[in-house]
Amino acid sequence: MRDKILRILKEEKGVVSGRALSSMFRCSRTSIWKHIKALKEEGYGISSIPRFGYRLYNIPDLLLPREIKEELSTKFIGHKIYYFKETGSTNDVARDLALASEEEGTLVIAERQTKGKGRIGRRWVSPFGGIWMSLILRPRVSPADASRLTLLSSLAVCKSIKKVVGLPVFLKWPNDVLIGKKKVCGILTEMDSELDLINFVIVGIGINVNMDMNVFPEGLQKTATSIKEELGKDIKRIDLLKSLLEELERLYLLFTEGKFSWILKEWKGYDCIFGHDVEVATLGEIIKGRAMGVDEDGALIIKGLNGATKRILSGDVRLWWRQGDSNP
Ligand code: BT5
Repeated sequence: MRDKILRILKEEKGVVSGRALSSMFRCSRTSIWKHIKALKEEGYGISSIPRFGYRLYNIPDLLLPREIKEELSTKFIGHKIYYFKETGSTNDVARDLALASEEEGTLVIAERQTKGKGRIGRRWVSPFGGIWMSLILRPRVSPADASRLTLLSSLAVCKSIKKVVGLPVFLKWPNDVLIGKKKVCGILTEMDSELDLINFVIVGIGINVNMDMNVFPEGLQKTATSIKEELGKDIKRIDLLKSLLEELERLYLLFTEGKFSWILKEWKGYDCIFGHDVEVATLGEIIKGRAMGVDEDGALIIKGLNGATKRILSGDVRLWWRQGDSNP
C-alpha cells in the first residue's frame, strides 16, 4: 500500500487529498498518515497541508529498492534487493545470503561501506555518493570460466556509463573502468565452487558517482576519479544503476548461452592497454612487455621483450606512461 500511495503522489504532482487516499484504500486517514510518515523517514520530501492533503516535492538521491525496481526491465536481476544505509562490505553480505541459498539475481546495495574490499585484501574506499553493489549469480559453467564474469561486468559498467552519462570510458584488464587515466570503477568477483561446479559467484561492483575528490585519501586523489568530477555535476545514481542492471543481465544471458566471444569482441573495443608497453605485477613476478589483448578465457596476452608471448590470468597492470603521470 505504501508503494501505491507513493506512486499516486508521483503521478499526481500536485496535492492529493488524505480523504481521497483513505477512500481509495478503504482505510482510515490515520493509517494513510502513518504511511506518509514512514515515507518521509525514508527520505521522501512530502509536505502535509492541513485539510488539503499531501504533496510530494522531492525524491531522495538514495538507491532505494522501490525506486530501483520501478520500470526495471530485467527478467531476474535486481528483483530481490537487500538495501543498507551502511554496511561492512556488500560482497560479504551477499556471500552470507548465497550460502543461505538466496536466489540468483539478488542484489545487495549500500549507500556506504565501512569495510569495502578490493582484490587480494586491498581496501576499497566507499563513501556516500557511490554505487556499491554485489550480485549473486549461479552460472552453470566451469569454475575456470568465472573470470569471464569480471570482464562481462566491466563491459556492462562501461556501456551504462557511456549510455547514461555520455562520458568516454575505457577498460583496463582485468577489472578497472577508467575515465581518462583514472579509475572510476573496480570489480571484485568472488566464487564459491567445487572442483568442477560453481556454487555461486558474487560480482561486487564499486562506482564513484556523485562524490567530490576531497572525500578520498590524498594518495587516491591522483589515481581515482568520479563521474561528478568528470562531468562537473551530480547525476541521478538510480538511472545509472538501472541501466547497469539491464546491461549486466543482457550480457550475462549471452554468457550463459555460450556467446562469450560476442562479449569479448565488444570488450576489446574499450581496451586501453592494447598495443601498449606495460608491466604486470602477478603474485610471483613482474612481467614486462607489450599488451596483445585478452584471449577467450579472459587471460591477458603479453608479448615479452624476447618476442615470446605469455598468458596472465590475474595481476595488476601498470602502463609505462610518461614519468609523473598518474597510474591507477
Ligand atoms: C578493485 O580492487 O578494484 C575491486 C573493487 C570492488 C569494490 C566493490 S564495492 C561493492 C563490493 N563490495 C566490496 O567490498 N567490494 C566490492 P583492486 O583492483 O584490488 O583495487 C583496489 C585499489 O584501488 C586500492 O588499493 C586503491 O589503490 C584503489 N581504490 C580504493 N578505493 C577506490 C575508489 N573508491 N576508487 C578508485 N580507486 C580506489
